[in-house]
Amino acid sequence: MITRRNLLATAGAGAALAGSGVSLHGFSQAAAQALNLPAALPDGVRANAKLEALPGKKPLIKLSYRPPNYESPIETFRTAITPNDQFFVRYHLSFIPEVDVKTWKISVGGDGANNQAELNLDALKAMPATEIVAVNQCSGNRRGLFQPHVPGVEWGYGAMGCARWKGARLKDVLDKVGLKKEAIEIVFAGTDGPAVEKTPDFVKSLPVWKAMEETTLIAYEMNGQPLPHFNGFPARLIVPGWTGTYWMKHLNAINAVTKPESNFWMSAAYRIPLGKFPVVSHFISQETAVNTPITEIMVNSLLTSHADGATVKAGSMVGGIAWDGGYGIRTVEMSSDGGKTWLPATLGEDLGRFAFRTFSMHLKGRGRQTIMARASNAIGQTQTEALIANPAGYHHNVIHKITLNVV
Ligand SMILES: Nc1nc2c(c(=O)[nH]1)N[C@H]1C(S)=C(S)[C@@H](COP(=O)(O)O)O[C@H]1N2
Ligand SMILES: [Mo]
Repeated sequence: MITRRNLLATAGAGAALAGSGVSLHGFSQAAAQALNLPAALPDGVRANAKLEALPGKKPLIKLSYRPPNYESPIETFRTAITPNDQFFVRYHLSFIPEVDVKTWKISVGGDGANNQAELNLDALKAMPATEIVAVNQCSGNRRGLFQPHVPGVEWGYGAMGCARWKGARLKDVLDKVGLKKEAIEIVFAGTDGPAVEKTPDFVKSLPVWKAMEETTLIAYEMNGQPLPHFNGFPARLIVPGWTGTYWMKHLNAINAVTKPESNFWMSAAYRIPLGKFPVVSHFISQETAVNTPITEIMVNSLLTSHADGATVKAGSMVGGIAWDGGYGIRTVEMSSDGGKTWLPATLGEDLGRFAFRTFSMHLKGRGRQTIMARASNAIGQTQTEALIANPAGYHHNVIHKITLNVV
């Protein structure tokens, strides 16, 4: 059973969120440039961000240590698959014990289930396995680029990654206990928790229909390896198409419930205003008159082949990656004249509708060129030119732009 699932004072959680920010001291232009950080990030964030390696990881851009929030440098995204040791790390709470697989298990039950079950890692691996390449993107990726700035972890471009995940279907696990027809949501918790009692434990829910999708997995492998500790060892939820907040790490409790989950992380955090974003996937049981939980990832792309301001040889290939909430990338158009004219880019290998899709084109001519990329998906959605303001700084999918000096 999930403990501490009950609603706790939201004041504590607010403090926890604010505490994950960064403090200000001397601005270091040189350090920010070496890290290839976007100029739009708040000065304090640019000054304090530095490359630092967590155990088992290559150096990532550290935004906070307690809880650990580390993003991948933009160069990481030159390929469609993000290596495990360069995959971003995001936590809400600071108590993150190393899980002992000998004693770890997932308990499955809740008042919306007919039975209870317990699954250890061997039991999970004995179930039919599915592999899927999918993007895990934090809802607040690029929050640091919002103008005006909004509070929260001031991420640049790297709070995301794409891996090949292997695991059991959540549906098969839920079938083991059987869902009552009154079951409305499935609630998830992990082994990590708050360092102070006042902060509500990180608990998230999904609507039953999303939990039962064939592509929603309990993954125990990432790119052919066990999950790194900081990415959820020994098993985590994979919710392809939906933002990272639902991808519960160190998963140890799954409860079917007959009433909407009401803890802070569902009722107050991770919400977007109604009607502002072109969302297809709705989470009806959590919707209010004004806002709704964030669900699917908005169509997006990023230029990754060269740093902004780089000098490159005429005729070079420029490109990056494109992704969306699982409808699949249909086209990426590129411009080399600041958006006056656009041409279709060449798409790279298709690793599935939930994956990063690489794209590229050859530079023509010489001189200063403003390169832009605009992805569109299979249901006709495209990236925005102007930022869609929202209080928590979610869903930044403004067209990315870099300037190159072509010689
Ligand atoms: N147990 C646990 N799972 C969690 C979180 C957390 O704080 N604790 N954060 C979520 C959020 S908001 C994101 S964006 C992803 C990040 O996954 P990563 O750290 O593997 O990159 O994990 C999700 N799962
Ligand atoms: Mo997130």
